[in-house]
Amino acid sequence: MHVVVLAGGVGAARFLTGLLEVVAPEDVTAIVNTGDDTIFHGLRVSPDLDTVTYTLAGAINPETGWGLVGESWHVMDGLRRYESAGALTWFNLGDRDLATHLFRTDRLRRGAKLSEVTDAIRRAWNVGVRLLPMTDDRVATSVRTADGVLGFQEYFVRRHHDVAVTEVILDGIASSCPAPGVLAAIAAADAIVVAPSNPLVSIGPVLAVPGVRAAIEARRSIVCAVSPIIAGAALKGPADRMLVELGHEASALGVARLYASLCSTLVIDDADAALAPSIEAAGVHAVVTDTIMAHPGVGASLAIACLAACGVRL
Ligand code: FO1
Repeated sequence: MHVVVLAGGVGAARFLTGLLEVVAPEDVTAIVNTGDDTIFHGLRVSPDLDTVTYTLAGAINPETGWGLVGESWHVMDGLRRYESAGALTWFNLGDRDLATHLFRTDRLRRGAKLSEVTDAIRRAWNVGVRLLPMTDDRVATSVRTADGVLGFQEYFVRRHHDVAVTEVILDGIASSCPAPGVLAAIAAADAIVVAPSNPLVSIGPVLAVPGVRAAIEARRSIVCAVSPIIAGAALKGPADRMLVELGHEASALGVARLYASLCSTLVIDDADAALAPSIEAAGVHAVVTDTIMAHPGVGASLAIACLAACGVRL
């Protein structure tokens, strides 16, 4: 039995943790967004891949949901010395986290593919889940705002996503190819789960890699999504505002409409139970359960509900 999860960062990592309480890691493949990837200080940083890796390794910083627990910040302190000379200091790279970026950058510079480096990194952290970048090609998400086009991290971190978005731009997406194993994993999956990540800038880029959306739609009957919007809001990040800014409804119904062509079931939170009939009317089966993975056991029961929706009984 094999489960494929389309993943962004924090929400997806949390979902995967619950899934691994009920499914063996070798039975799971995560296809992870790389649109957030950025070069800082000449280093290739892959935030969603690292957040998933570190979380599944039990090494994530639980306060932030990114970077490593128990981190030190000596290099960042050193960089602040050069701030007046132009050093970039608004994106925080911890001392141990830097080792990942140094290793990744060196391997890529010597010709390795991102998928190969990602596999080496997750194995080094003893993560059993197969982690696939959505593509080995360079794709860069940026957003058009009233202040111009901002790189994703510029928008998300430097500006604290405090500016309205009028367009999501995926540089390089048209010429990108699914990473090795991505289409095969989708074709062979017994269940495919769209994790509760940002539909527009985390899941969207994954679906936009040529061939991926069609491959998922071809398996629609065994695809379910977990709504990242609960009672009209995102648990973390700008997904609710971005949905409205880009013409969608910031609700589980809005998500159902966005995902209707690719998933037969949308798992929504108890708080949105009243939306179930309208989600069904939109052609998507609604499963109502606790989706806020706030305490032990919820992640596992959410995963079981998703697998059951895909026809997989454990
Ligand atoms: N997010 C922040 O809000 N501030 C940061 O300084 C920051 C640093 C950072 C370093 C490495 C990394 O893998 C992620 C980091 N993030 C930071 C989170 C990152 O912006 C988000 O995880 C995604 O790009 C959005 O999903």
